[in-house]
Amino acid sequence: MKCQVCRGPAVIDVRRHNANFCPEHFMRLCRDQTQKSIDQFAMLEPGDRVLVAVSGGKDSLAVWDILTELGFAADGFYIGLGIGEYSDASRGYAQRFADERGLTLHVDDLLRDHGFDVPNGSRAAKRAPCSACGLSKRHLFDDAARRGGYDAIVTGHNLDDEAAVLMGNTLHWQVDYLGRQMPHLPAANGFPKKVKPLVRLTERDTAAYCLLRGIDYLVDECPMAAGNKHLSYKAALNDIEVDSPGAKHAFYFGFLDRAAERFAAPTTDTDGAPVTPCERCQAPSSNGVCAFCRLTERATQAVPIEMGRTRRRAKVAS
Ligand code: Q46
Ligand code: ZN
Ligand code: ZN
Repeated sequence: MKCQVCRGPAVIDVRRHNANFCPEHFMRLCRDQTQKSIDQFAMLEPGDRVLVAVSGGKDSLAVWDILTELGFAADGFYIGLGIGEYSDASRGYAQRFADERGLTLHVDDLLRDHGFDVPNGSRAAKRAPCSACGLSKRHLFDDAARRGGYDAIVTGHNLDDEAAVLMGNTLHWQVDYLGRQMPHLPAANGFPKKVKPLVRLTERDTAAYCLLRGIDYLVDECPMAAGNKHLSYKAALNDIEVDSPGAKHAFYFGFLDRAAERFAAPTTDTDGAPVTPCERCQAPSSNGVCAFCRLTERATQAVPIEMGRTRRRAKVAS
């Protein structure tokens, strides 16, 4: 197996490109594909300061590394979600990555800073854990980007993620969500720009990139993802990909090229509703009190625990 660029020994085959690569040229491919996404969707300008949403997993560390290699001033932002050992371990990977490279990692912690964690807070608020978690992450990333004056929030969503979301949205004809599947959500109404530069790379690519770059990442998935429908959509797409290499790419990029604009939706996080500062935290909101402050209020109420006892979680100043 020879590298298609230099004819040296190849270490990885990329079937959707019908090509094999040596370590150096595979890593270059990953950087080139990332730059191509940035250019194609006008995600970032040279000199932009970006805030990378870091979980300690392969995708977020790979995108942080690649953007730094491409010359962007990229800081990381990690949120402690309070999901047991998973959260403890994930923070360690994120912090070590930053320390070893002299990069800046900002750290927020739901329990310390906002009075609840995902497992208990979501139960108290009667929301699914991933719903409470997603809302919290969106709010805190937006807030951190505004406070830090960053030009964009970067996430490590890859082709597998986006194709699985597209499959779910298509299966259920979620036309509002289909209108928001572009990998670049422009800044609007006080919400920062959000971009997904890894949409041309698969999970296998980012795992291989981390391995070849010597990036140590948390392999375990969040335990709360178990049963998540997106995992079954990913598995289904992987099955299709085995017989039809490139099908995932064609599905997602075909949608972006030829169908996404038919579902065009408001490009803000408030779906076009008038925006005013949240009465409690000043974040832009289409309600008097933003969704995160409402969640915080409910998530920090008395939480039922075993034996019928209750405890009151610390109230948070807002
Ligand atoms: S971290 Fe949070 Fe994910 Fe865990 S609780 Fe769900 S949304 S699965 S990306
Ligand atoms: Zn090569
Ligand atoms: Zn608020």
